[in-house]
Amino acid sequence: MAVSARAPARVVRLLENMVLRMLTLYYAPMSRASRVYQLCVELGALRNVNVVPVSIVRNDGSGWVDAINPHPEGKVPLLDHDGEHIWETAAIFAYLTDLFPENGLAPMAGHTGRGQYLSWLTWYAGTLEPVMHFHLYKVEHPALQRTFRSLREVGRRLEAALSGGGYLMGPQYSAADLLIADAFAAVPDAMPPGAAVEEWVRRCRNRPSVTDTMIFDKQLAAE
Ligand SMILES: N[C@@H](CCC(=O)N[C@@H](CS)C(=O)NCC(=O)O)C(=O)O
Repeated sequence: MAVSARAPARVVRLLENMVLRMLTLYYAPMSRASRVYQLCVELGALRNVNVVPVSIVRNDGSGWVDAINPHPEGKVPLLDHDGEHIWETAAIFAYLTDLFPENGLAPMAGHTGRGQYLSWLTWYAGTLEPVMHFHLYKVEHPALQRTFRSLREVGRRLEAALSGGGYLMGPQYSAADLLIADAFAAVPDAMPPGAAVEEWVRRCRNRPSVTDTMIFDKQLAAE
């Protein structure tokens, strides 16, 4: 938004709020929503996002389906952009990196790497999440194995990608690295074998945005 440099700061802030602060993130600390918060930090987008904490039903049975959460399944994350709802972490990632391209967290449509980027986001949701859950809960069935493969094959896929420059899409860290590495950091028992993958997860988790997110989550959890 181009606002005259001479406009008083209060007016600039008001205009920015009107034009940009249309994003609401329905949020619960230490959940998949934390990945979206971290992405907002990386994108420099936090000041445009109104974070609304909601209760969710946790794996231990605590929490409840919050009436103010518009997610049709009572889950987080959900992003509201000017009244339109975006749910599913991978979709929110693609949406936000399109909206805030400045920090180069993802290749834009029409640019080299865009296809890979969308493929990794979709692979996270359509392959990695199921494989991790099957592994964690020891669900075994030949049809599942045939369709989704195994954690070992997940590891091989990642290793092959990482050998091309250290990150999933080459030498540059992207939102796909954030998303997929965090999935392993959250569930270390489902980490595939292989030093390269472990080292990449560690590198992705060493970013300041991870610390910012942990601090934010701790503050929220303490409230
Ligand atoms: N596939 C969804 C999964 C979302 C999800 O399961 N979120 C959990 C928190 S990590 C949740 O809200 N659980 C509450 C519930 O299942 O009711 C996504 O990636 O956004």
